[in-house]
Amino acid sequence: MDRRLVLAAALGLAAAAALPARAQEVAKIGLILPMTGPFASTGKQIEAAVKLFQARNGDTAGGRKVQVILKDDGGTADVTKRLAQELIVNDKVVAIAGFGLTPLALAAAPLATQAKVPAIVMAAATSTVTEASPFVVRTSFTLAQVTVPMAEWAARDGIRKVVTLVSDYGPGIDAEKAFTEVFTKAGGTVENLRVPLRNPDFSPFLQRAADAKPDAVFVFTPSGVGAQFMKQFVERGLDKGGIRLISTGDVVDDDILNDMGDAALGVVSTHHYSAAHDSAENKAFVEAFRKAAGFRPNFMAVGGWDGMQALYAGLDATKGQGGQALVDAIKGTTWTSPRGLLTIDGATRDVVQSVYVRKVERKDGELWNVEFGSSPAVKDPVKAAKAP
Ligand code: VNL
Repeated sequence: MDRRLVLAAALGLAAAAALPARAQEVAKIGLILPMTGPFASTGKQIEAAVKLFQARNGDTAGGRKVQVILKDDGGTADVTKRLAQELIVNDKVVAIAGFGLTPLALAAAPLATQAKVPAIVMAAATSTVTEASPFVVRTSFTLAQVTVPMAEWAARDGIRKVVTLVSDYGPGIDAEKAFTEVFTKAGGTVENLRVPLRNPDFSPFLQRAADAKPDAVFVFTPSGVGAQFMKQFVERGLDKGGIRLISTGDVVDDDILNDMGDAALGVVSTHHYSAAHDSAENKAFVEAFRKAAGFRPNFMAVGGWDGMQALYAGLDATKGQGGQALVDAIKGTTWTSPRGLLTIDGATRDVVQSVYVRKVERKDGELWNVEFGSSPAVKDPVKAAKAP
């Protein structure tokens, strides 16, 4: 036989032998979440969504079996970092994912860069998170993205004087800045208050807010904390004082909204997801989620669901390859999520999505954030302002 033919046959054999071996190799995903501690509701929501995604979409992508390894960081950045390291080095994961809060995502980002392992941020929402590593892809949102439409709505609705009250760290500061910039440009006046992230006592800040006699208080607290805020808002009598409450959707999060009671009725907020979103995709999602998990999905669940969607689409495109190829494959991807149409921005790796204006209403005996307005295809305004 011609030598070249022998060589080609040998190469063909080698390729054929290599393929099934790769195909059998499990693609592991390291899912790092706060399953315990003050932000455990975020972990619980995302875990349930990831499980549901695999139950409904199967456990293979790009010809590889996808295995999710769940780790609990308790909401502590040092632990997130150690777990990310172990998952990358020992388990040889194709991607790390999760990241319930900004400091946790920022702790893992340098490891993603070093190891060239994609990090799918399903929750953390400070604008800078995607800039911490070229391997970060975000499927949640940014605070600036959802806050700008709130400030615009407030100005349009005749609100003139606002006290902002935010948790004192990355996303809260982004929310405060975005609200203040847009609202003052529209002619309003703003006073800024910040409350500690850990063990927050809102009472003294609510007293100061009441003393300032604003038309409205604008609030950001991270997911899960809104119930505590609402309780103190009522205890201080602010719900009866003629001061309106406006917020990002994090405060009236679907996980806790139904337990807030009548005080939450009428609260206007802006966000990228409401469990009441009126679409066929969302109805199917909420129904399946409630059935499987036993509780209502919130925006964290949708961040987790779409994180899996991004990973599966990416793995399909690379035929199971991770690393830079996987990040590149995810960039620019578009799909219909329970939240609506979603695109991963090819330049920033952030989510481009609709932001909705919603009002808390009682329907069929439950409280819901009912959407009544929307801005389509909103980019992260912080990065949009920096773009050339
Ligand atoms: C963050 C942003 C966390 C929004 C949240 O809940 C949230 C963050 C835990 O970037 O830390 O609702």
